[in-house]
Amino acid sequence: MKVKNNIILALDVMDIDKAITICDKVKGQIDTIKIGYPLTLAVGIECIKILKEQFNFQVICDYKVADIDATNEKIAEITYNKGADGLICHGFVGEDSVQACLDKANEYKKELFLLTEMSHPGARKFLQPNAEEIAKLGVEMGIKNYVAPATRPERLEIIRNIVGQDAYIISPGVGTQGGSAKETLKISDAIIVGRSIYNSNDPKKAVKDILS
Ligand code: OMP
Repeated sequence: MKVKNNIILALDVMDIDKAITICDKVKGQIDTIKIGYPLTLAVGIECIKILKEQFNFQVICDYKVADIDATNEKIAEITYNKGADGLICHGFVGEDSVQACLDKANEYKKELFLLTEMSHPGARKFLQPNAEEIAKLGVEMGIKNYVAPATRPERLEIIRNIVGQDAYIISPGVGTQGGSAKETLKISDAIIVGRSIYNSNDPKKAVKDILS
C-alpha cells in the first residue's frame, strides 16, 4: 500500500458529520484513513463507502480481528466486500485464525495487516513476550503488512528485523501516546495518528506539525 505523506489518520470519532468535517480539512495531506469500532459501530459499515466515494480515500479497517477461523472468515468477507482496502487482524489467536483473514485478503486482492505488539502500556504483560513469535508467524505465512508500536522504537526495530526491510510496517502511538513521528519513520513505513489530529482545533495544521 502506498500512503500519501506516510501518515494515516485514525478517524476514531463517533459521528459521521464530524468525520466528514475532519476529512474535508485534511484531504489534501492525507489519502488513507483507518477506521475502527468507534466510527463503524456509531455509523455503520457503510462509512467505508462514504469515505471512499466522497474523498477517494484508501480505508483500512481496524477491527483487530481475533476469533476462530470460521468467524474471522466472515468478518473479513464482509469488511472487504464493503470496500475496505485493508484489514487489521490480531496474531495472538494463531495461524488458522490469521490464515482465514489472509485467504479473504487474497481473494479480494486487498491488504491484510498483522498486529504484532500493541502500543499501550498494558501490551507489555501478554503481547510483548509473544510479539516476536507473532511477527515470525507472519513471515512464515507470507504476510507483507504489519502493525507495530511507535511508543517503543527499540521494540519496533526488533520487529522490523524479523519481518525484513521489504515488509510494510504501520505504527500507531505517535502524538497523544508519546511516540515521535520522526523517530518512528526511521523504522516504519507509515505512522497512524488519531487524537492529535481529530481533537485539534486545526487538523490541517496538526498534520503539518506532525510531518515537520
Ligand atoms: P491515537 O492514540 O489517538 O493517535 O490513536 C491511535 C490509533 O491506533 C487508535 O485507532 C488505536 O486504536 C490504534 N492502535 C493503537 O493505538 N495501538 C496499537 O497497538 C494498535 C492500534 C491499531 O491497530 O491501529
